[in-house]
Parts: sequence; C-alpha cells; structure tokens
Amino acid sequence: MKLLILVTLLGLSSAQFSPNTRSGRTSIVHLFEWRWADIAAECERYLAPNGFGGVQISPPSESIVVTNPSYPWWQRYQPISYKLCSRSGNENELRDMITRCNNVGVNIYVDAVINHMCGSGGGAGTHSSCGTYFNANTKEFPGVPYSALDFNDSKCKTGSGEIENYNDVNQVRNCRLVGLLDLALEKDYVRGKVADYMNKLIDMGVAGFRVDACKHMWPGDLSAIYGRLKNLNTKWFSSGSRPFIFQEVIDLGGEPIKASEYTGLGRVTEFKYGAKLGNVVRKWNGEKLSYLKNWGEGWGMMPTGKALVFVDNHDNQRGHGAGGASILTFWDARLYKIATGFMLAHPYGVTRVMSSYRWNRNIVNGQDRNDWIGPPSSSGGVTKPVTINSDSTCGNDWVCEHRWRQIKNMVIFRNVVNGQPLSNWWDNGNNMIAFGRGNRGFIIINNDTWSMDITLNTGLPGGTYCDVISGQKEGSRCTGKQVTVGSDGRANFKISNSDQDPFIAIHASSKL
Ligand code: QV4
Ligand code: CA
Repeated sequence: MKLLILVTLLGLSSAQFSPNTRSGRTSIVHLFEWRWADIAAECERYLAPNGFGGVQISPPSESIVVTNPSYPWWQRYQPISYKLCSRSGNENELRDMITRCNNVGVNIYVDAVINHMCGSGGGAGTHSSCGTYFNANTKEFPGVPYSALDFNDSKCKTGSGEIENYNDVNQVRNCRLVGLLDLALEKDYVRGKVADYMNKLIDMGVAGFRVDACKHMWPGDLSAIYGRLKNLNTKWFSSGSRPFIFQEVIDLGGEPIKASEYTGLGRVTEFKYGAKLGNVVRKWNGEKLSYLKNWGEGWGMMPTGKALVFVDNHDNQRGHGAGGASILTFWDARLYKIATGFMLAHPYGVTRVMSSYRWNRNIVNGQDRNDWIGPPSSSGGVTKPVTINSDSTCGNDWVCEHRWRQIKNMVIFRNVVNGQPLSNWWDNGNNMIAFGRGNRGFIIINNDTWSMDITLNTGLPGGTYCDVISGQKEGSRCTGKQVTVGSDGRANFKISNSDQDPFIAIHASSKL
C-alpha cells in the first residue's frame, strides 16, 4: 500500500514536466490575444498540418474592462471571476476551440492568472468581461465569490501595501504586484476556488497551464493547488496523464527568489534564454555565435528538462517584464528568424514560438509609450478576426510569426530531429556556426559580415536535400537552395552575408 502511494505520488509530480503533445510534435505557439474561433480554425487549417504541438492561449477568465487607456491587452491579467468570457470569446466558443484543436491533435494550454484579482484602483461596478459586479475598494468579487478575507493585505508589511523591494521574499509574495489585489493562497477556500477553475478547464480538454506570476506565490501554495488538479480528459489523453505546468518566474539572477524553487513543481520559463540569445545574435557585449557551443546549462540556465524557452514573450516584446533591450522580436525580422531558427534546431528545453500583433510603437528614450495597446480591434474593444491572405500570411495587423516559412519549417525540423543529440558542431571562432542533430538534420548560420563557402560533415546520409529556409520541398521539387550531401556525409555550403536569411537547414524529410 505504502509503495503504491509512493509510486502514485512520483507519477503525479513527474508527469507535469511533459507537454503531453501528440504525434511526435515538440513546439507550442502563443497565439497572443487571438479569438477562440480563430484559434479553432488555425488548429485545423495550419497548426495540425504543420506539426505544431499546442497553443498557449490568453487568459480565458473574466477580467476587468479598462477604458483609460482604451482596452489595453493587460486588462486580461486582472481577473474579476473565473467565468469563461473574455474578449477572445465566450464559454461555448472556448469549448468548441478546445474540442476542435484536440480532435486534430493540437493541445491547448491556458494562461492561469491566480496570484491576484484586479488592481486596487479598479473601482466598483460591472465593467468586466462577463458583466459581473465587483468592488475593488471593498475587495468583493461575488462572481467567485471572494471577500476581503481572501486577500493578503494583513500579511504585507510594506507601508504602501505594494511590492517595494524584490530582495524581500515576503514582500514579493504577500504584497501587491503593481497594485493587483493579492490572493491569500494559503487558505483552503482560495485554493479550492482556484483548483475548481483549473479543473473545469481540464474537464473541457486542456492539456496544461502557463501559470502567471509564480514568483509572487509561495511554492508550497502552488504545490497544494497542483496536487488538487485532475488528470487530463481521457477522451483525448491516455489515462493518468497529468496537466503540463509551466510557471512564469523571471530569474535573470541577482534576486533571492530563484527559478530552482519552482522546478520541482513543473517547468519554468527560462528568461535568460531570450535575453542572452538576443545579445549573441545582435553581437552586443562582444558576444559571438561561436560561444553558443555550450548553450544551455553551460550558460547558467536551468536543466533542460525543466525549461520552457522562447526568444520573446508578450511582455518583453514591448518592454514589460524582463529581458531588456537585447530581446529580439518580429520588429527585427532578419535577426529574429536567425534566433528562432537556432532555438528550434537546438535540443535545449521545450520551445514556444511567439505570435504577435502589430501596434503603433511610440518609443521615447528607449521606452514605448504605446506598450499598452491591445489587439487589432474595432470600436468598443472588439477584437478583429485573423484573416488569411492568399500568400498564407495574416491580415488585420496580425503578424503570425508562426506562419513565416522559416519559422514554420524549423518547427517541422525540430519534430524530425526529436530525440537526436547535438552533433558535428563547427564554428569559425566568430559568427559562423553549424551543427547537426544525429543523422536527421543539420543547420548552418552565417551572422558574420562576409560570405561563407565551406565544406562540412553533416552526419546525414548522402543525397540531395532541400533547404527549408530559402524555400521548401513541394512534392518532389525544391523551391529553395539545394544541398548535395556526399556518401561521406560532407556537403558544401555557400551563404552570403547579404542573403535575405543567412542560414540553411536540411533534414531527413526535406530530402529530394
Ligand atoms: C498602477 C500603478 C501601481 C498602482 C496601481 C493602482 O503602476 O503602482 O498601485 O496602478 O491600482 C497594469 C498597469 C499598471 C497598473 C496595474 C494595476 O500597467 O500600471 O498599476 O495594471 O491597475 C500585465 C502588465 C502590467 C499590468 C498587469 C495587470 O505587464 O503592466 O499592470 O498585466 O493588468 C514582474 C512579475 C511578472 C510579470 C511582469 C510583468 O514578476 O510576474 O512583472 N509578468 C506577468 C504577466 C504580465 C502581467 C502580470 C504578470 C500580472 O506576464 O503580462 O502584467 O498578471 O516581473
Ligand atoms: Ca502573491
């Protein structure tokens, strides 16, 4: 009996590190601020056929509606209740999306905002996404319900009630993050309400959660909540599957709260990844691509089995959160493709691709004054649909980085090389690098200011391969560069520093 309990507990804790992706798929995409109806369609028409494993969706829970500024994206990080209506759609639309994505083998991961409710200055009324009454002044949220007793204020010891000093662990977890009313997650009642919310989504078919603001919650409280979560819905997942948990903890070093306090509970967002890779690809601080030879743990990052990695996220692509100026985004498209291509080729971590919308930036002294602007919308903050152009790009100011040929094809590359070790590393001591993944794939990048002409061992079987960056294999023909690999595995590569995309990638499925 004791052994059985032990085995069950081990099973419960370990499985939360797996994204539960299906059919050998490895990457997830954050469809930031997309409507549920558009995500459902995207799963069927694009994500499933191109090997995407899952989608991180924006918070589905009822949130405050902010009109000054006008419907900012961040209003969704201020919950009013756990009812499932938001600017992305209502509960029926959410359910339909989860069902349709699951039916084509694409997982849904929910962004769960459980550290807090709305800001203390949120007022009182029904300016909420399902129209539920609340009162931020008296801390009443009848839609849950929570009352003043369910918040942390008495435990917070700062004069302002706010987090004032990130070196004080108690403040960071018991005080208000930018004025957001901080929930008392040690209370059984509060834990129960949060777990009920997450379990409802599990029953609807989601595969896991991105847990928001984990640095601001005690690991013990999170452990108790995760322990109450059900197994995944057996309509789509094998019995006993645990929800995938990836926790947002920004640990760039230098603070007392470490990512390692959370890696026992689930995966953790590795923010060093994008910040450091941005420096390398931009060649700032004397960084060079050749230094990436020991990328991952060798660069002070958490163990690969604990990490969720990304080039940019919805915060740091607009100066929120952390990472700073080095973060690469779609605004720097050429370098962004290099960084994303490298990420998807390299074995470290579970990879998340960002998919954004365009907004009018107004950068003053390095800060974007328009960092609040919400998704493309018509009047009243109604989110515009994602339209698809004839060349398969997106309209209505949706950027759809995940549809960029180079990025989409590297998502496929990662699936093809899944499980293969990094092999045949080469560099020129500067900004030209190449590496393979066993005998399944090979990538070579020229980020120097001169052209490359080099013959290297790829590790691949002999034959002609289609480069999936300059083009792709379509039927039996190649729309891009062709690479001839000899029977000895060697191939010649030419990459001009002025090529539109200065890298080449070939893999077992791009063989002609
Ligand atoms: C303002 C003042 C406060 C004042 C308060 C009074 O700044 O000093 O006390 O009014 O009510 C928005 C506004 C912010 C405002 C706050 C409360 O920007 O000015 O406070 O609302 O009304 C997102 C945005 C925040 C936004 C928040 C809630 O980034 O700007 O705040 O949503 O709408 C740290 C954390 C990390 C966090 C990161 C941004 O450790 O966890 O900051 N990242 C996650 C999400 C992020 C989200 C939150 C956490 C909060 O990824 O998107 O914040 O859920 O590094
Ligand atoms: Ca807290």
